[in-house]
Amino acid sequence: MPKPDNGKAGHLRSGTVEPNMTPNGYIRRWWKEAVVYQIYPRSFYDSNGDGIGDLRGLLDKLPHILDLGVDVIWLSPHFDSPNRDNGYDIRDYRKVGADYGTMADFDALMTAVKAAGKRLIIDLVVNHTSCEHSWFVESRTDAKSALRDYYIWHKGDTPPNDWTSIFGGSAWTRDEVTKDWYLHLFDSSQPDLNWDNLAVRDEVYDLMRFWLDKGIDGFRMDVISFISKDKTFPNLAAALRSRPQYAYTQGPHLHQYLQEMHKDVLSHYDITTVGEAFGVTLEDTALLIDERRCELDMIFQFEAVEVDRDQNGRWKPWTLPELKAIFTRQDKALDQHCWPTVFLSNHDNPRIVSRFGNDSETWRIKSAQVLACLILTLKGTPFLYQGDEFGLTNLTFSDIDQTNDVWTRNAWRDEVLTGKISATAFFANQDRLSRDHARAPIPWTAEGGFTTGTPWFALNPKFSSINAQSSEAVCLWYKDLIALRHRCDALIYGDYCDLCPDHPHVFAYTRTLKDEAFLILLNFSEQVQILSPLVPEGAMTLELTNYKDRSHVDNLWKLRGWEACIYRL
Ligand code: TEU
Ligand code: CA
Repeated sequence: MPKPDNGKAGHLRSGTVEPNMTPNGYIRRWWKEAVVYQIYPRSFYDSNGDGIGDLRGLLDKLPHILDLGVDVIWLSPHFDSPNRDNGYDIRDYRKVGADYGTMADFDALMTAVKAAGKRLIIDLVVNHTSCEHSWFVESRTDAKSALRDYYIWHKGDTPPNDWTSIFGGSAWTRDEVTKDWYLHLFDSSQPDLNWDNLAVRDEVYDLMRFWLDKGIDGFRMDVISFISKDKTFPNLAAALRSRPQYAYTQGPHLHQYLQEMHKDVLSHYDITTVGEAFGVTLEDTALLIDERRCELDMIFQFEAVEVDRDQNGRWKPWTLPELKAIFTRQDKALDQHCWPTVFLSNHDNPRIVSRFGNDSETWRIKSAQVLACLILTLKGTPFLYQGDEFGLTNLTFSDIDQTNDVWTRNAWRDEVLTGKISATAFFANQDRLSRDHARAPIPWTAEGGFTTGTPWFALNPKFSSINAQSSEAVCLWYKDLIALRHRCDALIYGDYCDLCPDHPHVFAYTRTLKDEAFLILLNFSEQVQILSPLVPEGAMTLELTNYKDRSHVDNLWKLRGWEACIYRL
């Protein structure tokens, strides 16, 4: 087992030894040194032939995850849910969803993960519940119930303001029973909890303790940045109408509630937390993760995964200098009291190789390797998403029945069925950024290999050529990168320096910690790129390359198509 790491900066119990610091001022923590692998259980592996991925399936495939060498598994929601938003709409926080198995399966999984010396974190989805949660069922039917105030209700003929749901339409729905309006920042089946009610916060803290006491190692907190609401309910500022998430993070008590959660719950366990900070600007990031504030350990900052979105959230072309500028901005915005995360994909985003790489037959493997190298050598805890280690690619859509995502389906209803945009334009956009790309089941073999039954969602039709077995080269590369990162402090804590921010096709940077330094060279194009020397050519050793025949120092500044290499300086 990794050594427990108690005490947080600013929260050290008396008698604890001085924290172990890196030469550049970071306090060493296990979660800063970890590589995290995200599982979307519905689509990972089906063990019983009902077409739905499950916990036993995850257990069956655990050897694959262990073999990669990752340290932490983040399990997307595995709770009881009507699955309108695939588990991000929870009906019972203490029950395993029947599709996924039983609590005994969960316990078996956790035991196996721990026995292997690894950690398990789970999703905490407490901005909202499912409308089928017993709290909401009672809240909506009985205006006198103590549970009425668990949600956010408004009396009147009209909603109190013009807030819109992230998934389309108004954020207010008039309920049939009492004719009052309830708030839902996501789908109408996901009513928002009223965090200003102490009873709600206590319920949340209790359910957190329920899972922590079982032995989980932390939480990924779903849209935690939205939990506090401005109850004066101002209308959206004009500039935020198309991106209301930047308004919803401005609730007056967000930090107060997170500090309370930290004090009452988190500080009592050796765990980690990563908050999904949707709508949080870089300027506000430190408020959530500065370790002296005792809120969260890490957050997901959205700038990089929004590099190809316009102001209305539609697809736009991106450039490599824009992406590089985001990583540099992020690095400069956070000092040694804050620790970043690195991610380019998850269950809400397209496949990285189709989005940032080149998913053609010629370049798929190499470009998947370049992206892996980037994610695993930047500063911050890397979060990998299932299937990226096989270089899985996007889907194409031509029929709404090929989609599952509630967001996509709402947009179809609101935009296409009302004639606002054409079906062709709609699918062109979905082909770029649908959340379903990443949610297609994993093709484990050329036969599919995800289920013996009918999969709940169609596999990518390319599965006979693009699958786990055909893409072993990507997988082995991930394994090598993870092992190298684990061995080298500079790749974890080292200072980051972008060597050619304006180069349109090459991403080149150093990671330096005291006398250990690495040079990372990544070609983001299929053309050969010749660089002028970026660092003095002293003694250097090639640590890793995705072209076996790379001739060491001779051709140091020449990169072939989608070539990646790491030199030790
Ligand atoms: O995501 C928040 C969210 O709104 C994202 O879907 C975001 O819109 C998208 O990433 C933009 O690219 C979280 C979960 O990750 C998501 O799966 C849920 O649907 C959502 O919250 C509601 O719980
Ligand atoms: Ca199953």
